[in-house]
Formats: sequence, C-alpha cells, structure tokens
Amino acid sequence: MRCAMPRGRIKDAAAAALLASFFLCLFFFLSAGTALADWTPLIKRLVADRFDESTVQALFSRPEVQFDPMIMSRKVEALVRKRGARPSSAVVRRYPSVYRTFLKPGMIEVARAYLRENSTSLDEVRRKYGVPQEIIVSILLVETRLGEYVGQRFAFNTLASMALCTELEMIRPYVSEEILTPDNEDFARRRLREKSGWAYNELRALLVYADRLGLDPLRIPGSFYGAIGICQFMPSHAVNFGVDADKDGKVDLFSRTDAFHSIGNYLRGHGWRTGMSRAKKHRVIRAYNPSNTYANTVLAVADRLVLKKTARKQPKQKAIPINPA
Ligand SMILES: [Ca+2]
Repeated sequence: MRCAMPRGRIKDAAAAALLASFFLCLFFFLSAGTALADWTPLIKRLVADRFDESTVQALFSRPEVQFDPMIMSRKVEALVRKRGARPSSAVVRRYPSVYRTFLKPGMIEVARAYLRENSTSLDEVRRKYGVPQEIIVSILLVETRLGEYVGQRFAFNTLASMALCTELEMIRPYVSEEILTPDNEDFARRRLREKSGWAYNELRALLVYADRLGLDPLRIPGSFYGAIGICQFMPSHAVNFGVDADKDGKVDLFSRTDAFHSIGNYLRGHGWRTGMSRAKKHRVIRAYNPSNTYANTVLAVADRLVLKKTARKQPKQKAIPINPA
C-alpha cells in the first residue's frame, strides 16, 4: 500500500538525503588519502583553545598525519555490542573472569624477575603511595607486558581521527550493518559524539605532554585508543598524575622510574589506601581500566607474586628422621 507523504516530511527526507550525500562525499574525500583529509574543524577548535595557530597548522600539514575512521567505528561497534550484552551482576560475581595468559607460570616468573630487578624503585613507590610492588608490576604486565608492547600506532593520529569524527555518517561505511539498527542508531550517534569530545580533550593533553617533554607530538607511540607509555596512561592522566621521579625535569612514562611512581600516584589519587579491602582495591583498579576482567587479573597476578615471594622467604623444614631412635 502506498502512503502519501506530507510535504513537511518530503522536505525532511530531502534534507536528510542531502546531508547523507554531503557526509558520503566527505567520507570519500577523507578516505582518498591522508593529504586530503580535512582537518579544518579540529585546527579551528585547537586555535580557539589557545594553541598557537602556525604550530597547529604546521602539525596538521605534515604527511605523517593520517585519518583512520576504523578507530571510531570499532569503538562505536564495541559500545553498541556491550549495550546489548550486559551480564547480570550475579553472573559476574559467580564467575569472575580473568585474562588467563597473564597467570601462566612462565609469565609470573618473568614478572617476579622484573619485580626483583626493580625492587629498590618499587619499594620507594610503596613507601610513598602505599601501593604494593606486586600491584605496580601486575599492572605493567597486563598493560604492556612490562614495557614490551607500547603500541604500534601514533597516539596523535588515533586521537585526532577520533576527535574529527563528530557525525555518525563519517564512519557509517565502516560499521557492520547489523550494528546500526533503528533501535541502536540514536545510541550510537550519542556515544560517538561523547567519544569524539573525549578524544579531543586527550589530543589537547597529548600536545601539552609532548611540549613539556620537548617531544615531537606526532612520534609518540600509543595503544589502539591512544594510551601512552609503559603504564599506558591516557595523555590527560599523564599531565595530571605523571611524576618526575628520577628528577630529570621531565615526566617520561616510557622510563621505568617515572612510570612506577606515576602509577602509584594515580592509584593513590583514586583512593588506594594501605590495608584496604579487596573489594575496594578492585574498585580503585577499575579506575585505571574500567573492566572487571582487568581488575580481577591484576589482583590475581599480584596474589601469585606475593605467594611466590612468601614461599621463597620461608625457611626450609628440617627433615624428619624416618626411623627416630
Ligand atoms: Ca623523569
């Protein structure tokens, strides 16, 4: 059955089609190559936020700057999927999940050797912030395998790409069809805008962090979502919680001593206290990474490191004679 569409709705439909065409053109324009990406909205925003215009223009005109719509599309997909699959808290309590890889004996041995190697510096963190050595090492193990994997992307490109994606239409061609159902679209649009705003703030912090360290902001490696350093801090955390522990005048999250103290400072700043309950520890670790599996794993690895240390310290039992006289 055909229905007559009111004139106002025809206008709305035409406007929507025009808007979709505009964003589709923009998409092709952006995906045609890095040199063609239109960074103007981002540049204007940074300049309005008092970043030096010529510096920002020069930065975005460099060939290393690349727009990658896949980062935001993956984030939106993950958020939509998470929305549709929320296990009950009872299930979470009954089956606490962990990343089993990090609990393998070989992995624990490597972490224990790392703890021993850095015990002086880690002990300073314990005394200053009240955070046990095992927790610091456990976080580093889960985040970057003790500094081995700090990300294969450049944090600038990641954050700038996400910040540029302010409209769902910019990533629509990259999102799986089953994700953007009529039920999910408004949610996806809202979360994308939130994440775009979040990425913009992190991009600003990255520029501040790079400036303080005298680093090229385009050459700082980061995770898929822009976390940096061996402790994988978001740039805003690096600016707000980073500690120059080795007193070289710079907060370098790729250096062990600064990273150890920065983790201690962050956890302390988010409520870590000596002697707190396991449930409270779990809550503070979730402030580092909002995942139950993550917090469970960090605590489980730390438990094993403590057990190993305790077992090593215990004196050998005297052998009991088989046939006592
Ligand atoms: Ca330093």
